[in-house]
Amino acid sequence: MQRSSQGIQVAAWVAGWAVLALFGLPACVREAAEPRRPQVYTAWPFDATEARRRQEETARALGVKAEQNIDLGHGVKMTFVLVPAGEFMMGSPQGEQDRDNDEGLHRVTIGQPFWMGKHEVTQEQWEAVMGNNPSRFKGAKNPVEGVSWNEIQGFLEKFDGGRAGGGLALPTEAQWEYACRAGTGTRFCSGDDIAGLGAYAWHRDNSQGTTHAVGQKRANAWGLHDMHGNVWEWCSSPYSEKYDGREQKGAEAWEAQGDLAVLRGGSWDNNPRYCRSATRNGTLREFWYALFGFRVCRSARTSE
Ligand SMILES: [Ca+2]
Ligand SMILES: [Ca+2]
Repeated sequence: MQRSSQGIQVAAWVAGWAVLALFGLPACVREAAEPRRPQVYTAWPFDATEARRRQEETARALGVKAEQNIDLGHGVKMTFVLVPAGEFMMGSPQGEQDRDNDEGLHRVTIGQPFWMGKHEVTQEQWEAVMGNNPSRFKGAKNPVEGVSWNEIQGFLEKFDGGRAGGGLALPTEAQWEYACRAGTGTRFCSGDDIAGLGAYAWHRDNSQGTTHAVGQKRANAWGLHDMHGNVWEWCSSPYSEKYDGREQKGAEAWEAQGDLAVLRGGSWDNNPRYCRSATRNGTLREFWYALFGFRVCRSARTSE
């Protein structure tokens, strides 16, 4: 009795595997295997095809699309693109033209994929959350400017509490440069040449003295617009002339009153050399100018 029941069990087990071999895993088992853990890529630099491949592979691992919208109400949305995890060389090499001495080249690991605003935050997005518009150059789709780092904390709090379900922040300085480069080790995401930058950026030589509606220039390989030029973008990290690790941290890295916050990417009013991927600027958190704007980041974890 014992032996024959075991025999039946073995036969059923073998038959089960035969069915699997013939028809594959049932759909529910395949679904349960997703999402996988996203990769942390190590090869650097990489081209646009590889940038998009990593982005798609990460999206599949997380079980999401590589682009997503958040509704801000009043018919206004904000679009985010997925930035895969990976290692990169932050800063500029010694020989880079126009480099500054606060751009020390060092290897950084972005350990988690994250969502980054496809565009600078626009005036209609700011207004949908805050109910006002401090910008000098008015236009619903133009970037909001004239906002201090401190005021942006209020925006993030209101936005987070209302709609996004947590995890909203300014990008860290490392996240910003990694996202801007999208695999490139050159002066700009478009290459080393200033002539090639015009298709990607509004800067002093082509802006005619004003900001422009976001998303009109070409995007980088991850689909991010206006990382170079239009408005400088505030980051969450404190500025330190020599990179000391705080560039990889946000709010938790602030030590002293009077510390400067990082601004990146250059603006409509800057010579193109200040729009380089590695260019850094530090400014007091309460300052605002018509040159300063920002974009928003969100954490991207497997639960999303
Ligand atoms: Ca910008
Ligand atoms: Ca600098």
